[in-house]
Amino acid sequence: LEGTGSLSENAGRELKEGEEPVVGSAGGDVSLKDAPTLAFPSISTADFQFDLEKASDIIVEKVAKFVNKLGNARLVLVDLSHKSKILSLVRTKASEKNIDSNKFFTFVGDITRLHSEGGLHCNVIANAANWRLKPGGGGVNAAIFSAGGQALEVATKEQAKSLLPGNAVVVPLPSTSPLFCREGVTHVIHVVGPNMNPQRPNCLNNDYIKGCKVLQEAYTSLFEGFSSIVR
Ligand code: AR6
Repeated sequence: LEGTGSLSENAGRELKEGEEPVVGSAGGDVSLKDAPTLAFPSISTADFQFDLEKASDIIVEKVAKFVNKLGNARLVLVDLSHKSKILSLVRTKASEKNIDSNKFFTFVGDITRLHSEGGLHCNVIANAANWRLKPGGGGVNAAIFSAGGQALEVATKEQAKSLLPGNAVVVPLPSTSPLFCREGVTHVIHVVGPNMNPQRPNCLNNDYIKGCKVLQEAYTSLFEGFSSIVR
């Protein structure tokens, strides 16, 4: 499954300059490349130690439910490495479910540099946040707050002070944020997933009945948040 460059298998369908869209889209002559696109990391599966098999089932289930409700908008699951286990699990399960690979695909790259380094334009990115919505802490949260700068911190505080697991908050990004000017990101959606890491707050102690429910709620909140921007 090793692709050339940072594009994964399906992302190879990304249109080149001047190329016609392969499939007609709701956008008419607007190419798929300009379609509203949400890039999201796999919520809870690294620092929060959520089971990858269970998480991949939930991602594919929720993508299947939302992808056709979003018009020409696209969903992209991102991770840092070509060796990402969650990306390969999700690719396999998404193709078994015949999910349209123009509307949902996986992509290898830093979510804060998708346009500048990966050539993929995503107007919305999701963050796997902590409940205090604070910068740092490692993982994708540290990367997004660092790339978003002070403007993202201020804009986040205007929307919410904290977030319970299973919830998401949409933050419109000021044009002064480097993520806006450099990457073309207009919104960040913070999502807090279930935590299975005993070293972190609100650990569910391997209760996957509760954990799966909370992760499902997290993706529902995320995709509903994205759909509120697209509309
Ligand atoms: N670009 C794309 N994907 C990334 C990046 C990046 N720059 N960095 C990490 N990932 P994690 P969680 C992937 O640990 O498990 C934080 O400290 C990573 O490989 O960021 O929900 C928060 O403050 C994995 O697939 O989030 C919370 O306290 C996915 O992003 C806690 O960690 C999520 O990994 C949240 O833990």
